[in-house]
Amino acid sequence: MRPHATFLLLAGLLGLAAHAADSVKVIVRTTLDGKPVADAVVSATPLDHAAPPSAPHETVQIEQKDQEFRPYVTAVQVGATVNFPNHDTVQHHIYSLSKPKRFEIPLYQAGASESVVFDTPGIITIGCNIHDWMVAYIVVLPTPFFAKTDATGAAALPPLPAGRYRLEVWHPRAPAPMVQEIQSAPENTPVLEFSVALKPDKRIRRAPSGKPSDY
Ligand SMILES: [Cu+2]
Repeated sequence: MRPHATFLLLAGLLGLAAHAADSVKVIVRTTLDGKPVADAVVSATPLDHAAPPSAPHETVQIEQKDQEFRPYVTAVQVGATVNFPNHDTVQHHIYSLSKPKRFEIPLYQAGASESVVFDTPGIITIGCNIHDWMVAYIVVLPTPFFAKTDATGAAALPPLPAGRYRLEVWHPRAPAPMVQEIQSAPENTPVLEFSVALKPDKRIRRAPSGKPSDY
């Protein structure tokens, strides 16, 4: 490699390093037995600088399939559109009574797809008037820096520009959100562990071989 090419390569790498942001990883486990907790929403809200503007046309999907919402927990940034496609052969009638976004999508057919814009931060619980057991959560966040824990209880936030952040971990069965202040710096790539005493799962599941008239 020619000397100046080496220099340019090095300069490029250093340039990247100078702009490299913190990549915070969070692991959530249960207090009782240390089992991984999936579906926890981890978010980082800047405390000393404004969050970048929201993606103008972000659209995510929460489908209705096998008379359940999928996914169970969805995190979006303020302003996002959520699309609710009905992939069942039965009708659904979904609603939210949650303060940040009350809405109702009256009876809609298989194959239909309705959309709702979520313009206020907060937690929205969604149910279905026809199928009592259906429940899903939408976490509307004032920041683009968020992630959801996977089956191993792990979530990796998008790279954070340097600064102070309010890190929050929310789960539908946690008694309260867990909050911690963090400092993001290029050389600082922490793995933060949280343990949570989950409340019992009160979701009532449909009997797999239940009679159609029951629903
Ligand atoms: Cu339904």
